[in-house]
Amino acid sequence: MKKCILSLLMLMASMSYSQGSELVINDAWIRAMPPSSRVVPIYLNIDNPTARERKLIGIEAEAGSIEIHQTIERDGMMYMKPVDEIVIAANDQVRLAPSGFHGMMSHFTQGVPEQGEKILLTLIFDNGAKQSTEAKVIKETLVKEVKITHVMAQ
Ligand SMILES: [Cu+2]
Repeated sequence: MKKCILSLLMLMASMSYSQGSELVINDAWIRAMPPSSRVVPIYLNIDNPTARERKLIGIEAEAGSIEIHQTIERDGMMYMKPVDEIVIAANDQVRLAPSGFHGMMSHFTQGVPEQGEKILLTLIFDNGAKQSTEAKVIKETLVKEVKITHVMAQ
């Protein structure tokens, strides 16, 4: 019984860390870019196992300022546009991935993130919940391997 209470307390502690959000954020990564880059893209997955729709309305980091972007194709050309929010439907998931939604970091406080570095991100949702995740900076050539490993692990 004591063990039960202890694990319950630990569960409550981890829940308060995510400040009420019941979403699951994983596989966050940032593309390693040349040191002269003005912007770098951020990718991650958000799972919403709840019965309510949620919206991602912002991403924050001490490492720089971040906008939410969407890549769109028009007349065979790829464009990016800022979006105010990303809807994560109930019992659904959203991927911020190349050629789709992504975070776009600029105005770096400590320079362009380097390969292997880990950047703490805080995701902000429309219900006021904030949830943090660590994004690893990865070279694009390594990304395919990550994806393949991920698919095989499922
Ligand atoms: Cu962008």
